[in-house]
Amino acid sequence: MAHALLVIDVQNDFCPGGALAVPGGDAIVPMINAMMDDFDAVILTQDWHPAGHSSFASAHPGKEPFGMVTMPYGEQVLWPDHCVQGTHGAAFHPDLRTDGDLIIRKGYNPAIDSYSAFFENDHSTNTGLDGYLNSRGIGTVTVVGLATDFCVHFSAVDAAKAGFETRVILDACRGLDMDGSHASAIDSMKNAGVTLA
Ligand code: VGL
Ligand code: ZN
Repeated sequence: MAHALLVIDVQNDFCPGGALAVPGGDAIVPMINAMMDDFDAVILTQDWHPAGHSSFASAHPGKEPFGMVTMPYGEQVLWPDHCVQGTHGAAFHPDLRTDGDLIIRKGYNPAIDSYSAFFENDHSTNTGLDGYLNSRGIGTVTVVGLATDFCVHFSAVDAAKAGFETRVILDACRGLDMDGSHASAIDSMKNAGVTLA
């Protein structure tokens, strides 16, 4: 079975200076670039929100970034405006290699956030990535990128649930770590059978 590298959201807005900066987010770029040659397939994801997306605090009058809101699909963290389609913030980090096989965009549905590369946060709208990986004969998925506790976490759990042997290279990830989100993400990935390296 073939082995895919899944590079999550290494975009300007998640790097220092960006709208939703992950501390040290840019530091992982050289390591990820170097890893790419070792895989049969490289898939990059891009957080890709329309302006006014429902995960933005600015879309909820009276709410502040990093607060919570209840959506029809469950609890949702409210974020600063970030990764708006076509903006500099939504572009990949300028040093990231983008000569991968597939770029998958997520979070484009105005009403639903999408942390995972496989499913939107309603856990039922499929991005098609599982079908792509299966069609390419992929058995193992290695996940790297940003942020460990959100998009990397949910992508890795969904990859494992979809039946792929899944590992996360923590050195090639950085997290936001809000209210213990890093520790709970680590627990949840372990419980899903994800190998943490
Ligand atoms: C992410 C929060 C909001 C991520 C994306 O890439 O981890 N986090 N949108
Ligand atoms: Zn987002």
